[in-house]
Amino acid sequence: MRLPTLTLLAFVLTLPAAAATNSGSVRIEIKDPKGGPVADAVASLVPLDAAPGLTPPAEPLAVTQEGEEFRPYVTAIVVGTRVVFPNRDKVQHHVYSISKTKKFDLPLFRGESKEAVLFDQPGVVSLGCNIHDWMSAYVVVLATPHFAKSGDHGLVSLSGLPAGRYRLDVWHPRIKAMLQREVTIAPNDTATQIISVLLGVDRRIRRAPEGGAGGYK
Ligand SMILES: [Cu+2]
Repeated sequence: MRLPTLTLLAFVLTLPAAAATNSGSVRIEIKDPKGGPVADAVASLVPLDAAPGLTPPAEPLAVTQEGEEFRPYVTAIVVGTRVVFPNRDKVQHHVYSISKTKKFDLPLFRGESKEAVLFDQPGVVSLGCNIHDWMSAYVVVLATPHFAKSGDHGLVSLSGLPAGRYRLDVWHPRIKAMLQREVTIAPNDTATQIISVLLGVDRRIRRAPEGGAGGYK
């Protein structure tokens, strides 16, 4: 029996000394066991002592289909954000989600998506395309304005954080459950935490070879 390969991820959280203001910032380094950066992780801080104000963007965000892939692969948004799914390809796509957080279905279309999808509760939404099995992407819906996604350097920086207690959530497509930890942001305070999690195997379906006889177009 083959056991799935598990990869260890280390999160290094540093709280830089705050300036004279009453707000702080955090910098989270997301690394694999060899010290390499991990992209597409979403880190967020949920205030525990006060209800955060949530202001969704006035205009919808876009998750495009281009080259028969979703772009971006991971999108982090605040609750109440609307998302459109424009298709930049010549072929049709059929975008759907069966995730509990938000179920929707956009039957075969080309060009601009007809409707914006409202993401009205927090959670992780897995996107797929009925035509192209390899197309997958995620929308991470957050109940806090304090969040960011790691880029190629594996870094997340959050600033303008009022002092207080927060729940740090870290999510990645290969984390089985949202990682959670309590963090205190205190002015003139410096702290370092290291968080390790286990990642599962990459279950993404391999894309059909270009020009193959598979007929996935
Ligand atoms: Cu498609």
